[in-house]
Amino acid sequence: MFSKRFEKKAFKAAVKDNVKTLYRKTIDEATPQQLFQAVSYAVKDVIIDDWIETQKRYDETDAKTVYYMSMEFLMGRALGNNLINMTAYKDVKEALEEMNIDLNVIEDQEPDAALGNGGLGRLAACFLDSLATLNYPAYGCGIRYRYGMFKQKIKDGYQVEVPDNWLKEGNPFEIRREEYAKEVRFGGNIRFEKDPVTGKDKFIQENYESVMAVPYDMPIVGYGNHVVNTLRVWDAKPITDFKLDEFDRGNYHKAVEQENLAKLIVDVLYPNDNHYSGKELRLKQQYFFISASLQALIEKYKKKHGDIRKLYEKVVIQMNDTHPTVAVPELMRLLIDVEGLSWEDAWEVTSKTCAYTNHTIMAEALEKWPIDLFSKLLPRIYQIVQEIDRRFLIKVREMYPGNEEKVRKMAILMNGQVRMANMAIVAGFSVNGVAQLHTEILEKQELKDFYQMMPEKFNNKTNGITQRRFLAHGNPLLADWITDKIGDGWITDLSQIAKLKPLVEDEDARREFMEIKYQNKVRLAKYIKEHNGIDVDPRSIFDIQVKRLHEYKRQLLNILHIMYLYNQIKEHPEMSFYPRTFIFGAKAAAGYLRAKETIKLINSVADVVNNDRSINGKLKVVFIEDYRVSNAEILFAAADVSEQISTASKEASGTGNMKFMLNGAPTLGTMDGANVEIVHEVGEENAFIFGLSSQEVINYENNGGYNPTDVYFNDWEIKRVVDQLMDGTYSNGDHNMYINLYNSLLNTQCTDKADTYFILKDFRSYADAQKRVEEAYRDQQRWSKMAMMNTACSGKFTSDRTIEEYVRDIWHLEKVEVPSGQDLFE
Ligand code: F58
Repeated sequence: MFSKRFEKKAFKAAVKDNVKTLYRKTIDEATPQQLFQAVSYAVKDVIIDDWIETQKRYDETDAKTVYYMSMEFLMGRALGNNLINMTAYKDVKEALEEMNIDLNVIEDQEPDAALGNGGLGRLAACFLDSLATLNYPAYGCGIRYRYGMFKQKIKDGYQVEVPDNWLKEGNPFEIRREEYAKEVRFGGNIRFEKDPVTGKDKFIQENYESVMAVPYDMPIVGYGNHVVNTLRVWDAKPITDFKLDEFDRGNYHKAVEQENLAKLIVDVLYPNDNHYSGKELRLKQQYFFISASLQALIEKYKKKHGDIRKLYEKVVIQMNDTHPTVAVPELMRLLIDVEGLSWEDAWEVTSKTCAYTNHTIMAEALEKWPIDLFSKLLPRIYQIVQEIDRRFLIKVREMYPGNEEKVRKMAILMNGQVRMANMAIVAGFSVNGVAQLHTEILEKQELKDFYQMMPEKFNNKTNGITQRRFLAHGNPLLADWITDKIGDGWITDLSQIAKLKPLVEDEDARREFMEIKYQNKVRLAKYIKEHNGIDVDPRSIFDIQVKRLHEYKRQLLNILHIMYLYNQIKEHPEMSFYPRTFIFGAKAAAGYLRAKETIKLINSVADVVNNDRSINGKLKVVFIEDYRVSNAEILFAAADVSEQISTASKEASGTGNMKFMLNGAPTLGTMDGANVEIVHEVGEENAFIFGLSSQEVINYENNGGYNPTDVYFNDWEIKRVVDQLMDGTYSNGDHNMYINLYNSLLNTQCTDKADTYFILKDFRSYADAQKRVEEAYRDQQRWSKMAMMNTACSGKFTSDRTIEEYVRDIWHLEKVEVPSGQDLFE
């Protein structure tokens, strides 16, 4: 289908033409970046036809649409993924080869669209891919940050953050839609009036500041089905003079202020993962994109429908965590103040339209805005929140008479704060966690009171990942091999990957599978040589932990264990030891001291270990600079071991764990998040599980923690590595370099606050599990079975399955077929 449309001659001519019109150059003269732009415009040209056709079909069928509201969309690169989904990757590669252009080199010219921090943002991107592939009408709504997630440089072992100017060369896939711009207002005061005609209350915002939100649309290409959905991200521009109030015309000061606001508001993504920071600008960002998105969706709805009270029949809003929760009062405002609905009618619409996904139980990630900040910035919204809260508490008191404890726990407004999660739960018709264990913890502990009061809202949607990016694109060797064995049905129906199971007993198949893994390790080794200057042996075990740096994810446990292994090798050079390459990739939030110290420690251990000739290269440690979606694809493909070692109960789901599994890497992990379900699918014998259970962790926590000095004084090998943080071994004699890490494990002055993530407690059990990994790997027959079984059992973890569950239980969408557009190049 697309292969027909990608008629080679015409495609080549288009690229040549683009180079000419864009740059006044010939193909031979063009730089790789210019070639990337020219190729992308040629591809976009084809996408646009389907994009137009898709939107026309949605319009004709008047299909219900999901609006996925998210502060983050961690998209990565678009070109390669678009080609994969257009089923044109190989044709284009071949066409370009004939022009002496290497598609891989061209792809490498594209900056990652890093409009997200980690799991939550990448999940949103996977969901968009699945929605389009499954023929569901959907919009992603977010912010077009000028600067995405910072680029990480490692200088002298330390992380240095460099601004990510991703739009510098222009983004060929986006389209600015000036005509859909919307005004968003902040601050000022609310004047109350009775409408003399209708007698209704009117709320008029005065003395406010405002900005124009201008949308950019990016195409989301479905796999082989001609569907092209839209990711709509909002840019800001100052309101032009003539749009200012009469009162403000000629107010120079105000004009400058509004210009600054417009510049600031979409300037940069907050680089925090699992941590809430109550910055005013952050709340401005939230309201900015939510208000603009809601205005746009209401406008669109009204073009076809007369009765706004039926909005929920055509629109469902999914709030990706609490960050978009201001959608609740904003929708109420638009329905009441602009559309003229009564409170009751507006509430009925809002609470049938909005649904909420929770992604964390970490207390420090819970969003709570100081009331004075919130009410000053969003005065009318605050009034509405007060009324939502007032009415809700009446219900609580009705249900639990005399139980003021319930009121304190469930109120939206309490102790001078607006509790966003409470608002999302009260208003949403659905509340979901992102893995079975996580949802259970929400129901039984964190959100227990809400669950008891409204159990029907709660449900689980275990996360998933798209196999199009993380296998078809990221691991082409394995993808082709799988297609060769079982056909290409797995690309859109990952349950078919189970057809590989019988092949696990086939020795030839296993050898081929391991040969592919080896080739992928060679590819990664080459990347490491180029970027780190380190030689690693692709025959060693590639043990990889890539994810954001956070104490609960316990990169510290991993590196302490490496220090422990190094001690052992030094002490017993004769000991048999299977060569290992430990690979890390992780960004730390800019102000997160312990996380940054951990990066320094990893790099220092790497320095010592990699340069110690006496250990004959048995141990290598590599820190991959600037871990991001594009290099992640290479890392997953090359992994032997998947490190998923969070403190049980802390990782809501994890999604990296699924990407490793899909690519044939057994999990070395705790029974946390989706690891539990991975183990259930693949069998405990095909994973390496260790550590406290979530219940054990929770029990300790409820009883004041545990005492790490017990472990420290009773296990001399553990004591030795902890002491090495302070004795200068990894700091050129500096005794203070890792003091924060040391204190976090073992603050002898205040033991109750020490080792809150149970690193020392789980250390032995982790070391034992690592020993089991080594034994298993030595037996290559056994290992190849384990690795293949992981791929073969990964069917559940596609985001296609997750999306089908959201559709079935929450969104209730219908599939829309899209005929192929015009043939362009013929
Ligand atoms: C992550 N959360 C969870 N938050 O930690 C992870 O277990 C889960 O798999 C993933 O969501 C998808 O459900 C996460 O990434 C953030 O990055 C927030 C960004 C904005 C500030 C607060 C944290």
